[in-house]
Amino acid sequence: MRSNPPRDQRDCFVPRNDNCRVNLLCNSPGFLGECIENILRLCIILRMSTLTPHLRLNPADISPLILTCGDTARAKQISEYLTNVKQVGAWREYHSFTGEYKGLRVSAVSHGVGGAGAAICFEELIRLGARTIIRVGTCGSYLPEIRSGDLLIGTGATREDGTSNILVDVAYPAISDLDITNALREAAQARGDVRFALGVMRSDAAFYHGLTPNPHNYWAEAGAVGIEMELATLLIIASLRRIRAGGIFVADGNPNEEVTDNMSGYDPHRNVVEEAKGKMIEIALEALRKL
Ligand code: R1X
Repeated sequence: MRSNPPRDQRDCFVPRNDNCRVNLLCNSPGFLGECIENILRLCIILRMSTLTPHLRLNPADISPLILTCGDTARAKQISEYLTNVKQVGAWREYHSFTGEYKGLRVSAVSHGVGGAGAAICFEELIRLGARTIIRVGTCGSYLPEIRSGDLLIGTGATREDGTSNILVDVAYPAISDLDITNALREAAQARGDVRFALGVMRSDAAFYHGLTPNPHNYWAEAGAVGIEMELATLLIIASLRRIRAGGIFVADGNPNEEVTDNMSGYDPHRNVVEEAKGKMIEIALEALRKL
């Protein structure tokens, strides 16, 4: 008959965060320790079975009100504006925080660069109960009057994001929720210390274009106000899933002026851009309070 291996030789197949707790309890002596171990394992199995595969979150981990951004560091930055805040996930490019802003429960979740990865984030957030998602991103400006450190609010997006076309025909428009757009505009206006404009963003799948020229002038002439990579993906998923979404962006360059076709001259790390990110976060959080 095969006997149980000694306690310290057993494998504990548990999520990383729970490892220490389990090892501690696994080492409790006797029958009580055995019972605790089994109950704990059951809890972990039940918890694992409800976690989403990529964000690895439970519905209880997040608020229906979400600020989302590409950069994991910006998700952390948003969390610094929250009280009672907790990091609830950190897997791949998806770092998630939940806390309170002036009494309102809010989550900040990073989605990484590009539509395909971001789509996974948005889908899982919606499955977890997200009902309002505002992207707080960076972009290139197509407007001569919107310079680095100024803001753009996206009323919609062109659909070259490379992902939303897989989800629904490109004839379907990517449009921001009207209430979110108005709330962002009001919150930006109320500050009086930011220059901003509203309009259609261009969502482009490729940051570095290869042999194909990047048609910045074409889209600027068509009236697009700025270029980024994920807004269209968000707006299309939000429409298909019947939730509301919108976006606000700090301009970190102007592709028709400072930045060349191969993106040399692009420097998103200047102080003027960093300072504006804080203002954008405050505007987005105030917008959530208005909704
Ligand atoms: O949306 C764009 C992408 O996530 C904005 O910044 C990144 C590329 O540098």
